[in-house]
Amino acid sequence: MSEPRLTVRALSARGVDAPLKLPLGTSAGTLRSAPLLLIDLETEEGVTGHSYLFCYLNAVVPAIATVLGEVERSVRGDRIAPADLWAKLARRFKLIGVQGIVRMAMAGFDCACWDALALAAGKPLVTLLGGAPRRIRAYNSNGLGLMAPEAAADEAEKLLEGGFSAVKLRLGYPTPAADLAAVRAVRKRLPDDVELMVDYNQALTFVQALERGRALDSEGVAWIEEPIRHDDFRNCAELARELATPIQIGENFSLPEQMGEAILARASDFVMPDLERIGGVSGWQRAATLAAGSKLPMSSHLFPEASAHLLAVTPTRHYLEYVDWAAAILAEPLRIVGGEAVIPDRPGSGVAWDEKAVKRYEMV
Ligand code: SMN
Ligand code: MG
Repeated sequence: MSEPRLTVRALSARGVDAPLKLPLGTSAGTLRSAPLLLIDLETEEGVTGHSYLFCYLNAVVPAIATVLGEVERSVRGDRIAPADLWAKLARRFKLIGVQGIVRMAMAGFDCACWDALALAAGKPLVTLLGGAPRRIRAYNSNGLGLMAPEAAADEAEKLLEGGFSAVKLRLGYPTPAADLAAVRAVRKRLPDDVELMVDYNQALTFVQALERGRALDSEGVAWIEEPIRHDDFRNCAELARELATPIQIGENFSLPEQMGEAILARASDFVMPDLERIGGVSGWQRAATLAAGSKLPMSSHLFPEASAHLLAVTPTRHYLEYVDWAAAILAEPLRIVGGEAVIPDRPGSGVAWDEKAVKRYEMV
């Protein structure tokens, strides 16, 4: 693969608090807006690469921006060769550790590098990576948080607009009966051919997960996501063995190395790495190779714009997680047609700003 020659000139980041059309109530708290950090990577050659990070908490936005300042100081003037820059930054951050928000900042930078390379090559990211624009099956992951069963059923029905044939429901109510009531109300309202995923966000103990998982086994659920602590691979594996419904984990995999450990432990039936925790485009590529080697269906977590490009070159591609959180500030939001994400046939990774909207939601 011949990549254009680009040189890092400057790296800047702005926080925006993007409104959510539907609040997202999880077992670990409710999200009403999305704190995003928008990254611009300027090159000496005039091309500017873009990416964004989801910071989970507003208070963390300036902290990640500060780490990106250190990234800029480390790589200014360097040639944009993502693997080399990752290695250089891993050395720079070795003592604090390439984990947590350091790893997120590095991933955001890596994604902006790849965007710049694709823009300079005049190709969609997917094409630069050896694939071609295509449609990617998606599930609608907006909304459908913890709420009364009938309200969840109403919302699930609305989420089918856009032709979706899969939606994800958050679980982790105080009792198993309440979990079942939510699943049954939603399942009853959805056509039979619509897939229903459920996500516990690590709410359960192993014993609770076994009990609730067994109850869910006869409810027609497509996967049970993060039922217990994300890094308890031994017990995740036990659940995967005991339950008929597939276990899904991966949004918390920290770099491909940890995903490799999960695979060795047979911790799940499916995997769903997250772009900013797996190590950006470079980390994703290694993750996709790991998943392919173990024939594990691989889905994405958040970041649907860049993830669509990446799933297209992921041999065990499963589902794209569709959320519209960045749509409010993107010049051209990701399009969904017939429940599939459309990879745009234009240069880059599909991330560029609507500056007017950015001004409106910018954090001060
Ligand atoms: C999730 C991700 C990010 C914020 C809240 C909830 C959820 C998912 O685990 O998988 O979409
Ligand atoms: Mg999840």
